Amino acid sequence: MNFCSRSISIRRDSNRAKVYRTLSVLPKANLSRNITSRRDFLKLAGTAACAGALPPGTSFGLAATVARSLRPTFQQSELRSPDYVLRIGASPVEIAPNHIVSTITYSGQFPGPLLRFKEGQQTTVEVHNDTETPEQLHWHGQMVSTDVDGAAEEGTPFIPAHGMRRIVFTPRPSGFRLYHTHNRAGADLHAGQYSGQVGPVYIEAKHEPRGYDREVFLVLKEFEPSFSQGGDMAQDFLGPATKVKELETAGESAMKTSLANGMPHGYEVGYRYFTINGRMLGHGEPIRVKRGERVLFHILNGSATEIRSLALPGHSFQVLALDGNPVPNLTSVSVLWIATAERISALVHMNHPGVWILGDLDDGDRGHGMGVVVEYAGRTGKAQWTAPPAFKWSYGRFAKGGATALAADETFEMTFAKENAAEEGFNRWTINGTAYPMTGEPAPATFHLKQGKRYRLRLRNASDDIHPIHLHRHSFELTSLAGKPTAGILKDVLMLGGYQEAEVDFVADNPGMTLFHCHQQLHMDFGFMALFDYA
Ligand SMILES: [Cu+2]
Repeated sequence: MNFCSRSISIRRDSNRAKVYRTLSVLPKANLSRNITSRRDFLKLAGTAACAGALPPGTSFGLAATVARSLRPTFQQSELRSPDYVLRIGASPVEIAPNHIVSTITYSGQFPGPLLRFKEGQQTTVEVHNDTETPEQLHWHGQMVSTDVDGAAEEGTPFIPAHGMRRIVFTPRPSGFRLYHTHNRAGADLHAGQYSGQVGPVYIEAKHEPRGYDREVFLVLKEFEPSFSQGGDMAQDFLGPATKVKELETAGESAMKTSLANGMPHGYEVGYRYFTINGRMLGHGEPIRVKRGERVLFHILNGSATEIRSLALPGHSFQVLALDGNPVPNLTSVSVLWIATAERISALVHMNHPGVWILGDLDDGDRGHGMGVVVEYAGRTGKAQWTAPPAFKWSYGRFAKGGATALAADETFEMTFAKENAAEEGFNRWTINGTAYPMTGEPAPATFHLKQGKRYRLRLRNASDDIHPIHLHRHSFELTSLAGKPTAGILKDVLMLGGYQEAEVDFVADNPGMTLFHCHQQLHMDFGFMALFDYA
């Protein structure tokens, strides 16, 4: 399909709006073509938007040159033009031909533009908010200050409604990160991460490894959410399935009591449409590959609430990085499982020619759009799907064999529990018996850190849901999974299985208020958050 013929009408009230209108109709594949900054974009927009065939890396060298020539002092950075401009605003997203949904996006496009930074090199980003609602933009996975991080709970200033914030920070660490809204949505399914406010970030290391022919960024996302009572989220894909009896007994009896008292099941969220890079399966540009190519997929789950799976028939994924951090054991797997805000960077050796669906294992979700076609050169016909053999996902596969983590200076125990339908029909979530206040008022920190110390979090899930547990402004090392010690995997989101335990360690090396929460929007909005501060 020719994207240049798409007629998306976006208000053209300034030159900048025109620029972003063009950007919003660039072929989605350009996500992998390193459109590096607003400046590059201005240069490329006129020539490339309808060409759609720039060789990989075209704009990359240019960006590096621009970036080098602009290495600023802090004072200069206040004066210079920003490296990136993002605009938060309502815009249409054409998820299939003539099938247009309306949502809040970054710069009029879904996903938000790929932002490429260089590790350790200061950058300036201007975020304009063209909506009626104050916004937070969170730099997920980066070790930035609380002023930049994008979480009101930590004290980051809001981007005012019809206002702007210019932020200056030094991106780190290198790897695949993301940006997304950090607003509370509560019962509003147009707000927070139910909207289209998510985009990929890639921070280049000083010596970036190049063992691939091509990069492709994929953002998984559902549209048109609605509430239901009781859900059917897959629970049985995590291995090992070791449950802690005590947690199971507590969770099951709490649920039984609630239902016996006549409570309905708490609300869950489901979706009507499913997309990759904003397009339903079969309605976007295929990923065109050649036999023998090594394609590095950077996959981000931009969902507000869902855990996703992906398989590509006849191919395997060599996982290089989890949440942007290289893994010690480069194992190949047939299926990827990825919770909200998790990232997987995986190499696929294209050695099985055909036209295939890279898609979700769930027939319903794939049938409603969660997939993208992978088409080998010279092959035509209907894209094929075959279900992969049974497979259990475990982070432990990618860990350092036989290694154990360093000892921690202190351990915090955290038990997560659900109070069924207790908050006006929504499940209330507690950490050690306390729900984070839902009033928007600042809350005091629950856990206190001393700079330089290594902390262990013993995460105990007394519910049957899987929780993607996230820590802001730090990475953690997985040190125990379902009772088995592990080492060497650094992440910022961890899927914690129903009635399971895990341990993660982090070094308190980035002072300031630090938010900890479940990344499932319904859970974080209804109590599943806590704060760490530095004493
Ligand atoms: Cu959760």
